[in-house]
Amino acid sequence: MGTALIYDEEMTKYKLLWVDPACKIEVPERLTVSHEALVATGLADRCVSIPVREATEADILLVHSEEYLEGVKKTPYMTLEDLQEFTLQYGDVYFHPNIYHCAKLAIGASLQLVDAVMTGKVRNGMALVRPPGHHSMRSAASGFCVFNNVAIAAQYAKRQYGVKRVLIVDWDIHHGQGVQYCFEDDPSVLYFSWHRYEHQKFWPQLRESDFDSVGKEKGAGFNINVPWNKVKMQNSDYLSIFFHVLLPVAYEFSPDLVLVCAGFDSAIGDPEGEMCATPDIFAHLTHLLMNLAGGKVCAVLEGGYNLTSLPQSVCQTVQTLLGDPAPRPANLESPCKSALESLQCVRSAHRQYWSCLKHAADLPTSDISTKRIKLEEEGEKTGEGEEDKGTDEKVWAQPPKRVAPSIRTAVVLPDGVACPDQCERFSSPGDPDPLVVSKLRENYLKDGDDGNALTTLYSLTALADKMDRNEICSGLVLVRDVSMAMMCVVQHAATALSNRVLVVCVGDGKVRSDCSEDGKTLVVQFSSKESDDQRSKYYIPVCLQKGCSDVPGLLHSISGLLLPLGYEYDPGLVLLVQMPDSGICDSVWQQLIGLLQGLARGHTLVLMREDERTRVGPTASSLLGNAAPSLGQLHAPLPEDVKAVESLRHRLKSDWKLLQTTAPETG
Ligand code: Q9C
Ligand code: ZN
Repeated sequence: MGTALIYDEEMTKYKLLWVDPACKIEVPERLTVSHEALVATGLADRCVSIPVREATEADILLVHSEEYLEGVKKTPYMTLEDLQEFTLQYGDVYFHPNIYHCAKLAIGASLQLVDAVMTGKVRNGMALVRPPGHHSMRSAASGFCVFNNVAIAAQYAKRQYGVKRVLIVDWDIHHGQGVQYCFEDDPSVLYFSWHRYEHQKFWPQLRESDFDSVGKEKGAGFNINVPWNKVKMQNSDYLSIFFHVLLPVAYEFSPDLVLVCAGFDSAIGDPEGEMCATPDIFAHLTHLLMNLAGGKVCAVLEGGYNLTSLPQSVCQTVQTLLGDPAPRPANLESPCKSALESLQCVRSAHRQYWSCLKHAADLPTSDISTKRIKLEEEGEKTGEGEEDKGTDEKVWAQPPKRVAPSIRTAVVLPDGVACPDQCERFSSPGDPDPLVVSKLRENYLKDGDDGNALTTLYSLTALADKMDRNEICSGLVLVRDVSMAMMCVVQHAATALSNRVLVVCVGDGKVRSDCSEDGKTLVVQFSSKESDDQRSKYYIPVCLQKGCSDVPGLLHSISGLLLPLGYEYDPGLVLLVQMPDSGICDSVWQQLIGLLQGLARGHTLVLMREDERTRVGPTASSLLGNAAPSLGQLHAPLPEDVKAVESLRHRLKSDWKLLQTTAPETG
């Protein structure tokens, strides 16, 4: 199943016709450079190209009022003066004789995308559109937006396909107040937005963009605002919001469809956002959403005004939708203090609505509300447009080319187990290295083991080598003794591999402790047994009451613990080990594989016991990059498990900065 790309040059055919400093950044080239980059990189060719259509009036009226539609409808016939006057009723937007036509195409493109995804024609996709949509309201244009493309798409999906729950992720750097207003009291649409806020000094300067606007009536809890109160937020700030807010809540919500307000003014170099996240972060943001809703992700372009970072970010997003492994999330720093304050505020504001946040900390002591009071005292002295503090040109490295190995998934299976579709049976090439063989025999084989066991272990190390050299992306090996095979890879990694290895152990069983002292391996083990707590930074036992059979508990620890650790550790290889009788169900196992593939450029090596033959199919499917099946709405994790995860986080947060969920106390 493919990725749709929806684009029409016609949407470049309107522009600002008079002088307006607020609007001069919204130019047709935004679309042309984005599309040209997709063509130049060969990404456009790999997508399923789907034509746009014009939205019908009925489509528009799903969100907008008749009066407003009638007004916009007249704009193609207006004189320049009339257009300027019409524009004056709204904020930071302009009209043009062709914008109504383009606005209808922008909606139509979004709906074509929803159609293609919902009918199964494609798995996911992106619509490159102008004008953007997320600021426009029922009866008003705003912030370059005429009609609310994504809000209409959400209503349309509910109407047309009976979709029960839609998640809208708005990673544009502005608050999509239009989307918020549209779904404020609607529990079937969960709206998440982060946005530059600066204690209400940043456009659109709304009180209701703050973290305490959580939705109304039945929709309480279904509007999540993350205000950024400082500029220059980085990759780690964005990721920690995903790990500690969006992902746990999204999994609990369990959407049937994910819509992304994909604005790229949140990337480095953007004159509006003034943030420092690099374009490759969008590969990860996209990847982290791709196992929700069975992979049904529709990204619709919103903002993005730096003509260098915009096309880079668009390419990262589309390449990830296509299933290419994400680049390594290198050099993540600690989230900044201001980001942690925002994180803490959001988690605290939402803990009464989401069981995954039930045990979140209270508001920070340096209460943000005191800052708001200060702002009110200052009156109208807002900072907008005063001085040019953000004009220093940013430079950043172009994201490296993402070369996917020619072999996606290799398998080593016992005779008689069929090779799953699209996988390759791996056999180590050439004669075994005698040195390696004797070491294997000496260290890992028991007396009763036959030649088969040796061949399997040898193949396993050879496969790890090939993955280390990026010749194979992922692998699955069935072995007789998983603990032994795991030790074998760990030892091999320490001596022969150039990369750090993240070992994820699912289920009970002893993990030899000497495997994690030098930082070359980080071991995270999920089990039901209390461990003899070694207090090492590199061995992290996660004890869950019901072990891995408890879906909410496991998921909670994956998003809040495993992913932040993994991203900060930044391994070159992930070794995922399923211990015997782990109790983990297929769908969670597949979610785990899917999420872990955001690390190590997708280099995931799975070890399972020989008798887990029924798991081979689902495991291979996930390693091949197929979306994991949805888990359904989640119940609350056990309080003991949430507490266990909290206390682990507490113990580890000084070593692993991405585990922080609260701002440092400042007295
Ligand atoms: N310094 C979108 O990104 N304010 N809209 C412009 C210029 C309006 C942004 C002020 C920004 C609107 C879709
Ligand atoms: Zn924006």
